[in-house]
Amino acid sequence: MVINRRVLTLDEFTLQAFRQIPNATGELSALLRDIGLAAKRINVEVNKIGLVDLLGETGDVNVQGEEVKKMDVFANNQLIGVLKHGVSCAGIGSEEMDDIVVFDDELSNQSKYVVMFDPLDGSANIDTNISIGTIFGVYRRKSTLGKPCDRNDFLQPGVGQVAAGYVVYGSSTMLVYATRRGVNGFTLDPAIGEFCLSHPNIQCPADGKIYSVNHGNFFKYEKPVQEYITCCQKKTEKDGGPYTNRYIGSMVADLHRTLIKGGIFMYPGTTKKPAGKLRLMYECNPFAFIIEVAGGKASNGSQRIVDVQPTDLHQRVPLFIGSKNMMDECLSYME
Ligand code: AHM
Repeated sequence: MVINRRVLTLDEFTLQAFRQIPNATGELSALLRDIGLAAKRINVEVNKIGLVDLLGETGDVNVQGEEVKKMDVFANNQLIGVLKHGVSCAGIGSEEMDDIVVFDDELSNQSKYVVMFDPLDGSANIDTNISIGTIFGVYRRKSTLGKPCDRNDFLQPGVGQVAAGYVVYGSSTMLVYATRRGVNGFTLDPAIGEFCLSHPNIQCPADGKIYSVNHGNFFKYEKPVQEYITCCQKKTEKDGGPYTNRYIGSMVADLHRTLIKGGIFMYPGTTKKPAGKLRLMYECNPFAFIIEVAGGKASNGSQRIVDVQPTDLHQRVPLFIGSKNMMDECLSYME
């Protein structure tokens, strides 16, 4: 087989990107390559999940009070492993873990980044072969280089992210990441085990025709949300419709579609759970960063997601995210 040299691998792309930035140290490029490595390992296990005994529940309950699937634990360990042994990460926060993990060793204390991640989002879908994913956000630490990182490095608003991304384990496996310079997508070529640049400079279309929300909760949503959903249902050709509803119930899959095709995704609060279900630090901030770099918008209904000041590592937040013009219309109902 002759390798197509017009195709850039993730490693080549991150290296090229770093060379364009004066005074860059290459730490971020190395970190993204580390995450790519963990993603490949997770992908191998996700692919053979029907065959091996990793399928099923460990029986433990995570900090969110949910049953932990074995693959969640595997994915969490892979990410911690690569980031701890890499040279760019001083510590991590994970949706699966109660508290942050500080990599307190000589090399890690010199690293300028911390990473927040959801190792395997949508894991309730594992048993039924629905796409699932890994989500991550990278922050520059505030604490002094040379010392261990601390909690304040993690409790930063999402606007402080220097990079964010996700991996979707689906019909093909893709890694998409954003820096302020743009959003780029890489598809895993299983023949050579490399993520290859397949979606350069992704832009989220300003308009879309898909709205994505859990209709089962309709009567639990606040009135403005119900009214906006009803507006989506009533759209005709005259006002940019008709819209169609698509809801996979796996955030990475729903938002990957929203990013590429345009549309709006919502996980609003309900009367009983006003903050909704999704976590600010591990799920909403990374996607908000990505979609904003791609030209879209993300809000909790009254504020940009990336401006929310976190007070707790595991806090939840209502989420409205997607194409700019659809978001503007949605937010006009929230006002
Ligand atoms: P998880 O943390 O258990 O994986 O749950 C997060 C998932 C998201 O991927 C998805 O958007 C949402 O839960 C779906 O929730 P619901 O079934 O309430 O619609």
